[in-house]
Amino acid sequence: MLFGCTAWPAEFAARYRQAGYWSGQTLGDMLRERAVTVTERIAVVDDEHRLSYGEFDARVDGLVAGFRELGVLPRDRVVVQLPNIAAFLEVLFALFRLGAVPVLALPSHRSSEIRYFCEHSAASAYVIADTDLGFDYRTLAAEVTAAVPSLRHVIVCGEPDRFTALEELRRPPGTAPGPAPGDVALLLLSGGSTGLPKLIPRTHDDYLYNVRASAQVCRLGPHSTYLAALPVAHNFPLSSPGILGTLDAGGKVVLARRPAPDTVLPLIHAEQVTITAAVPPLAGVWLGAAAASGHDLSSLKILQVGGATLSTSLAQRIEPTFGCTLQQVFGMAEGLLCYTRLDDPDELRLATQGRPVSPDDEIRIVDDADQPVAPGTPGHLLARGPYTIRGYYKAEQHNVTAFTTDGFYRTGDIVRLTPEGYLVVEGRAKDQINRGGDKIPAQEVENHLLAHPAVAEAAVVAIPDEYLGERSCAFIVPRGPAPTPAELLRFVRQRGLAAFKVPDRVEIVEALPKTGVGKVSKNDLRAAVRQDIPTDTQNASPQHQDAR
Ligand code: OOB
Repeated sequence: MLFGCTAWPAEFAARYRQAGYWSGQTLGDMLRERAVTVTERIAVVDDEHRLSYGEFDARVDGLVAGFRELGVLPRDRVVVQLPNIAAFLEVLFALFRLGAVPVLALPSHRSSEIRYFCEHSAASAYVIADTDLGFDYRTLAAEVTAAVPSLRHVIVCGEPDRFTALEELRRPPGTAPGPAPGDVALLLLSGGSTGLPKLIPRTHDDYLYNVRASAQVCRLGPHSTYLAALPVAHNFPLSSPGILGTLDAGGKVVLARRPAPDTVLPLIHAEQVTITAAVPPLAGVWLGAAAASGHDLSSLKILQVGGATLSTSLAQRIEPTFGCTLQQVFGMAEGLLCYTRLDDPDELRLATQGRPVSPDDEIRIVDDADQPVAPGTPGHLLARGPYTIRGYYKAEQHNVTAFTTDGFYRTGDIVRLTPEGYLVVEGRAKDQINRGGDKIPAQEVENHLLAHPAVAEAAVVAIPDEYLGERSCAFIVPRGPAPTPAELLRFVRQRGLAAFKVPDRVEIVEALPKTGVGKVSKNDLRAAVRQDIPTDTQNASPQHQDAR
């Protein structure tokens, strides 16, 4: 294990190994094995590459040698922020093989988030694209390197400017001793509900099990072609079963540079995609476009939808339009994954979020006092199991409340269990906004708003939205003359907050409703939003909306 991480207690680790969940293989070795068994098959396709397993494996080994020569050591943390391109996977597997630990940032993260990830993980390197979607990541890297002393290397895919080009790191394939299967393979980001996002340590053993168990549920094999349309750094497309599941099965991974239907639908046809994943709003957009597009989508067998609540009406339209099976996925980067099964009856596939993937996933549904609720009653979901973490990275204090004393993770989700043992997500107890699958920790945004000299109090809550499910609304009590909403939005953007976290709407109010103990009553705020403010009226400026 890596310092700063909580291991599974010995008796649990022994049990998971004995049951065969933890296979003792590393992710790097998994790819090596495929490169031997299906050398000539196509592993990874992007706009510019079509790499066989043999080629992909050799390119990974070349980068291992390059990273080593640069001075990136086993256990070093490396923040990786790349779009959906083959280089992401080459870097990821090179770091896996080296035993360095990738920290997977999203392309939408900006200086506030990236600086924190680098500082908190004491990262020695940061890997970026030169530009993407008009944004220059080298400018961001210059800002972050100036602020974070541990950061020794910036590696750029594309034009490096004053940094190191990824292409310069390519060497003849070399070998390295490699990590142990119980070591931390990567650090994922939590959706978070507190002031700062948490880092989630996943071991080779636990992550590979998560991937293989998921691949089995989706019946992946060498015939499978997975299309990654969601950002590859996210746990859903990466490992549920996603890219890693497909590579383990010897299938083909197709990386879509953009999730828009004019990219995705032609790719499904051209590459004969069999499975892909979307968050509900994206599934809705694909659905609207698919009916009119005329693209032959008959290769598609499974459309996975998860990350946020899928409405029954959208769920009902997916199978007839795409001619494939809808699979609902309820998961979290911390571990627990629930899937509807491919042969489940309609009522389970369309109206539940599935059941856990492992026979050894333990779930409890409890009340506020951690006591089990009556069967079928909504309650807090707690989870423990062979791939659910026992603690966040370097977050001792937070771990005390985020986990029960017997090691269950408090998911912050409110769920109920159906008689068949399937979960239905009913709501959320955590202070977070789920903006179409993008998670916004309310407190993080509030802290940025409170940094403005004219803001006395700030509270960010979810407001219902027909397209995204939820959007964010910031209630502001001014100090002195009220700032305009546009000024506040400019302010948080300038502080380097990812665009999806910038409030969709700002309401200036005289006071915030308080609970009996003097805390801001977010329930009252949410109720006020529902009653008073029509959800189609946005205070945000048009430029703001365009900025997304
Ligand atoms: C996935 O992972 P995260 O870490 O971005 O977010 C986890 C949270 C859950 O705790 C829940 O609040 C929400 O996202 N969520 C859903 C959901 N799936 C996730 N809420 C309602 N319905 C669903 N189907 O979002 C994630 C990770 C792996 C696979 C799929 C999703």
